[in-house]
Amino acid sequence: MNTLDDTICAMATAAGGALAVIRVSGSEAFSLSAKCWTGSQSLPELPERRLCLGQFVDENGVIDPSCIAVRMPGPHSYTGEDVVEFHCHGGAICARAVLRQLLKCGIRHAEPGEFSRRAFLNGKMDLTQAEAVAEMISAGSEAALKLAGRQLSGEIGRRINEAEQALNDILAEVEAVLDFPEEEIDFPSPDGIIAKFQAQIADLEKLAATREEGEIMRGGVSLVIAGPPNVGKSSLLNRLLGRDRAIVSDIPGTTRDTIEASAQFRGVPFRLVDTAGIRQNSSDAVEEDGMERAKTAAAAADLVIWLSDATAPREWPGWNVRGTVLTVYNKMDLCKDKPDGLCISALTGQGMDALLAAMEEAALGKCQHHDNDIAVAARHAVLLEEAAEALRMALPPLQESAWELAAVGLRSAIMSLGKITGKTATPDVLDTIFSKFCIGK
Ligand SMILES: Nc1nc2c(ncn2[C@@H]2O[C@H](COP(=O)(O)OP(=O)(O)OP(=O)(O)O)[C@@H](O)[C@H]2O)c(=O)[nH]1
Ligand SMILES: [Mg+2]
Repeated sequence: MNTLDDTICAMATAAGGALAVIRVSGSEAFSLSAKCWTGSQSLPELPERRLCLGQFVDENGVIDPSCIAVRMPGPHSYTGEDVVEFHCHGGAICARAVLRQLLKCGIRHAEPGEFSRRAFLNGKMDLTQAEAVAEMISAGSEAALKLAGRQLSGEIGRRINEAEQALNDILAEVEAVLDFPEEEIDFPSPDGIIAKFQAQIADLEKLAATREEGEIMRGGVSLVIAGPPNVGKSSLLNRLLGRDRAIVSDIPGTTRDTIEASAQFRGVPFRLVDTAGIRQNSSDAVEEDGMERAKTAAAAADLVIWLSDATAPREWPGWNVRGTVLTVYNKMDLCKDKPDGLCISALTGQGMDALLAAMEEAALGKCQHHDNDIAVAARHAVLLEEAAEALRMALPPLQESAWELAAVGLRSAIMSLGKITGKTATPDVLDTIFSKFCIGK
């Protein structure tokens, strides 16, 4: 059983770089790692938070003749505990030998996310910030990185704490009625409290609704390019990517399967899917299968570009899709009388700026709840909705002046908000969150 009392260590950098950073954290971090490092002073006596050059050694001699040690006494460290970082030579062998030696000295190897879990448990960060640490590392786009940065700086935690404080204030009023029912004090009117509930419900729902933007920024907008055969769908994919990802040919039916690729346009991450051309009366089973896949991909996409040939425009077939459909005409370079609407040439690049602007607008149109660049994650949104629901359930009883039920609703909502920041999170919730971290973080 791993406990918080253990001193732990792990490689903080990816294998193979020029340098490696190995972290040690725990009450015995200084004394245990002192056996492995020699310098002008012993490790426990090193000045705090300074890079100090020395040698990393084992019982047989020197492992790394120039290894920097940094001593960071708690609570002013990442985990809040005593922390030592060793900056040694990277590569495959040296860093591993350093780590092995630390393990031999009685330091336990850290579990995934254990440093951050300790930071959370020691009050260095709330749970939303700890989650942001993992998101900083896994961010697949600049937009996602920016969101993670705001969350890491505590923006979401602050908003949740404000909401919690507001609910606690209302609870104090409600409890006063419950505690002193006979006294001659100024009781709040149910109407006044109901208005406060409604304001809080609206705020919580507004914050929960930023989830959609978060999902788009973190996961990307899915965009499917569909249309009849040979209209230039694969050419458009290649043009958007700036490279030859898909085969282009003048033979209709070139693309058979769906082809996926990722790209960022104006800071918004997109997952692009090129599909097989759609035509009636195919007798080819593989082509039929490809068309079915195209329809399935379009149905699930955030955005569908229905591409047709500007010289022979074809209407959107009206499939049942959840996302926005952009009708686009390609091969405008071949066309004297351009159709009304968005015309491009995947061959020459004409009209691409307008297409990108339309894509961005359609993608960000989904982010109606833009809120100072805060966007909550799915876990937060579920709990925010849970809190709003608990308040909503208390409204009818409040109309009947059932103050006890109003208090129950408030306490339940406060509990839900606490799970977001971690105040009321249970160990199994923490296990789920931190197990997704990488080792060393
Ligand atoms: N003149 C002109 N030709 C284009 C344009 N875009 C694509 N083409 C040509 O049209 C032909 C078909 O292009 P593809 O990109 O393979 O078309 P597709 O829609 O992917 O076709 P399938 O995969 O068969 O459904 C190729 O010869 C391209 O070079 C364009 O904007 N202008
Ligand atoms: Mg194609």
